[in-house]
Amino acid sequence: MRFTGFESLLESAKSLGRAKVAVAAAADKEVLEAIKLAEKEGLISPVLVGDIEEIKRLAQEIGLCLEGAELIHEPSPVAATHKAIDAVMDGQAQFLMKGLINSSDFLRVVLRPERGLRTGRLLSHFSAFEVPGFSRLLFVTDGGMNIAPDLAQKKDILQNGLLYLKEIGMDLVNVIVLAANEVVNPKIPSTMDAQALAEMSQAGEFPGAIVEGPLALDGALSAVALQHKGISSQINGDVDLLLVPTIEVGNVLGKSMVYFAGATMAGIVLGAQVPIVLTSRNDTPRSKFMALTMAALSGGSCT
Ligand code: COD
Repeated sequence: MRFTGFESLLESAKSLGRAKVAVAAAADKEVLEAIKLAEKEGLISPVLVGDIEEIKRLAQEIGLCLEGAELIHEPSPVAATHKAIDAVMDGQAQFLMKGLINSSDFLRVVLRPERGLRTGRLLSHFSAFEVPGFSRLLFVTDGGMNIAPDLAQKKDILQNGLLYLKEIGMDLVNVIVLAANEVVNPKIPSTMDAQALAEMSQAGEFPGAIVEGPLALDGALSAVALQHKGISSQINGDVDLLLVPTIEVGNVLGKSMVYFAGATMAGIVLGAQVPIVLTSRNDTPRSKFMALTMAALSGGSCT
């Protein structure tokens, strides 16, 4: 199974019923607009943690009905993240969403040894892109959390992504480990790591996936480019998931798709006790709504 776009993700998520989401530092217009969209589709009901007066003012401004919402007053963004995580730990919510708080500050609270959401696994960022003219959702990891992962961390990042895609219904995932070119060169460590991951794949370490690399982006996306370069590839341009070497590559690749190609991006954090919606301030409400959809798909439902 493959997802042709966000609408197909949404259809799958809708069949699961409502999940409760705890939103940390929820007094943010775009976040509340995304909550409104997800509530209307029957995906979620929210626990909003933040400055209650400001949440109420913004809700009125955008026409969000707070009748079914639980409100917890906490004006400090970091303390609101603590309380939102408490709501998850205490079983009041099935997943977590970042509101108006700096990503690193938010993630540090998530990673607290006590009352955080660690599992012993590496946490990693995983994003989906709906690109106009592209036939399917394109997934990218990790452009949002791990800064310069080593080989072992890249393996964990890949496994988090594959586990998620399997959970949401993809049985066979085509993965390209990106680098600047296809020649393995000890002076370019990303090419060495990509080769190692491809070898692990050949040895059967990633069931349900074909992992190839190193490849540059053209070879990941285009059979014609591969032919010109004389590279044989089982995936042959038909990639689902791009594993990037560093956070900068993932970030720039993602923002290029959004700003040059008009893509919609949605991002979540995997590997924690529950899925975590991690959006950036400039994401549109639709983008945040789609990230909620991604989390709801793997976060379980309560009705
Ligand atoms: N998974 C599990 N545990 C982790 C992870 C992880 N990905 N990262 C760190 N830890 C653990 C470490 O083992 C350690 O026990 C503790 O957390 C602190 O580790 P540090 O000192 O390396 O980490 P921090 O606190 O300095 O930074 C962790 C962040 C996730 C905050 C940092 O890596 C970060 O800022 N990443 C980028 C986030 C960002 O700005 N994204 C932008 C786009 S949204």
